[in-house]
Amino acid sequence: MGRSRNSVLVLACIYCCLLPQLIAGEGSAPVSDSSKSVCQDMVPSPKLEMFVDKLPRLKKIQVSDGKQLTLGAYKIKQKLHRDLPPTTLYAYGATAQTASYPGPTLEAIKDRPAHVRWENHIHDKDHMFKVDPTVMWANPKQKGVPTVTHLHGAEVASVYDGYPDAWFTASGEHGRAYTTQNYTYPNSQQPTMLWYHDHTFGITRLNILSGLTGLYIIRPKTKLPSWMPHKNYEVTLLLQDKALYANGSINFPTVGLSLDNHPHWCPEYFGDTILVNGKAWPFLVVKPRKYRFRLVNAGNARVYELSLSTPKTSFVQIGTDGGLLEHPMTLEMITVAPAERVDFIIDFSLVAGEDVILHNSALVPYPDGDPIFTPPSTRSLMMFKVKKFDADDSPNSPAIPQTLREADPVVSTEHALLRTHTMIEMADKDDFPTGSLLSNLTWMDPVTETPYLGSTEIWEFINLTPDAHPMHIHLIKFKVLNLQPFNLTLYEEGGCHRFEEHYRGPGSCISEGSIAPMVNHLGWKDTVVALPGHVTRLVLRWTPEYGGEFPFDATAKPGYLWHCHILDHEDNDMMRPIQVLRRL
Ligand SMILES: *[C@@H]1O[C@H](CO)[C@@H](O)[C@H](O)[C@H]1NC(C)=O
Ligand SMILES: *[C@@H]1O[C@H](CO)[C@@H](O)[C@H](O)[C@H]1NC(C)=O
Ligand SMILES: *[C@@H]1O[C@H](CO)[C@@H](O)[C@H](O)[C@H]1NC(C)=O
Ligand SMILES: *[C@@H]1O[C@H](CO)[C@@H](O)[C@H](O)[C@H]1NC(C)=O
Ligand SMILES: [Cu+2]
Repeated sequence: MGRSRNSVLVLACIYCCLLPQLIAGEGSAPVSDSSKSVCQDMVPSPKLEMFVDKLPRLKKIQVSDGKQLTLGAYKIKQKLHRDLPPTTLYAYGATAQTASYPGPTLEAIKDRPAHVRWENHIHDKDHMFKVDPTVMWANPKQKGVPTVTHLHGAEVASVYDGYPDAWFTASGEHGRAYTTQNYTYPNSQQPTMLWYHDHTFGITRLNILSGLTGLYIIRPKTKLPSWMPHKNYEVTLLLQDKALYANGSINFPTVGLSLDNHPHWCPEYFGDTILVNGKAWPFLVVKPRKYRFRLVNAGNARVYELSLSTPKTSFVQIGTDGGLLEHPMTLEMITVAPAERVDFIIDFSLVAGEDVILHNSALVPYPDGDPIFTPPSTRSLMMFKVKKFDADDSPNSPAIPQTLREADPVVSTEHALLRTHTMIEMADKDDFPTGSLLSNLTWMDPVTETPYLGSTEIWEFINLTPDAHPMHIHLIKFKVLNLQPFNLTLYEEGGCHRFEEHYRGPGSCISEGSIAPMVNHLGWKDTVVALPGHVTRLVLRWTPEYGGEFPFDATAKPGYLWHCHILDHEDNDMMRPIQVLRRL
């Protein structure tokens, strides 16, 4: 969105292997007036002074103690900046008094299960944001604000996965896939940072933006290596962009773009106020030593390219969605799309006594962008105020080793099933987006992804839209195999329709060989950025990361799902079910 759309593309579903056939529909007049893409009752947020609030350190709750923790969704008020009145939010907490945005950080220990009872105490009859009834959603008959919580990245039984149709309201109404609110997380996967958030059918974008999100850390049973900064030197960062009114309320669009189709739905929500742990542009006082940061992008649609305001120090990325990387990477820039996590170390001993700003240079919609969505306020996220050396300081942590964990097993793809998925954006006669689809199917269409438990598959995402889509698959972690550019222009002109990796004959859209995964594709992933004009290929195993069996029945109902993690896309209608099957 936000750029000219050349044609309305309607494509055949090319689910699974062999000679995909794609059919391009009729073109329509391109629209290049970028003001037409401002789809929010979009007044700029109030100008607020940056770096005046302390970065909130999130409250922690231990969850591997065998007891059941109850976490409810509540309506709360919380100050998002020194100079703003309190903002009304929906937020998680153990009680109404302690509910906060973000919610408490849940801390688990590997292989020790956590029992969490999720409740809904939001008594509003109507959502605080405008629900678009033309976008299919939970739509409870007795009204209310439905919620259901997904632990993103968790290896968990599907009854506890926060299935979109397992929603429930404060008055006790619930969706067709609801069975229980008492969830068990086995924590059997590799130690890493997950995040929990609402996943209700058709209003996930509204519920997460309203504040229903928090962090979840699975810690190793063994002592951390000495090079790993921990305790006070480990800092979690939850990024979320919001648009705000001067009275503190969140500005969410009430007027859509394609009014005849979706009077309220907007293709992508971009806020001009950047919140970190619930404060707009906060600061953190740090000692001149190494710190570990564990960051998630919890925004609706905004991608960040993080950098530091000084060349004297840089990021050393040590982990991603699924835990530690095999080898650390020293980076000047880290790209993080919605739902992705990055684990990195900054050595502030190189900048003692200085102020260092965490900058963002990404253009959004990513990657080409439209300047109206990246005003100067989105270019800075937070500030580190680095103290001078003090004789009392404990010594800096030792050097980061070149190998962080054992190498991954080599997985043979010889017998892997290939599943080919197109991503298309539909538009109205004026070229305004009306929704996006995966393989031309909606959430309500019958399940087509039915992998066998224990099997290996290759998935390809053929991105035929102008934007990047961060694709998320529930239950498993995957590896990016490669990506391969194709000629989107030729495709849009109807000059080609085939995307096989090695085929270059008539009808092929492929213009060059496949290339290695990008830096932000490395390691165990559960969310991957699929760039426009590229085929992105993944290797998936329907097993835990290192093989073996899940400690639960992954073939049970209601099953899992895969979707775009741009929340506005996921809701309309870029989300599909998965049903894992047992091989007979
Ligand atoms: C895509 O799906 C729509 C709605 O089901 C259908 O009308 C259209 O024919 C499909 N397009 C192709 C190419 O299969
Ligand atoms: C869920 O947990 C609550 C609170 O501990 C308990 O009262 C209830 O019986 C549990 N429900 C089920 C189905 O286990
Ligand atoms: C805050 O201001 C906006 C814009 O003027 C208005 O629509 C909204 O009702 C106000 N909210 C409250 C709680 O006053
Ligand atoms: C892509 O296709 C267009 C339209 O046919 C053509 O003009 C262009 O040269 C092609 N680009 C590449 C890189 O092959
Ligand atoms: Cu998307």
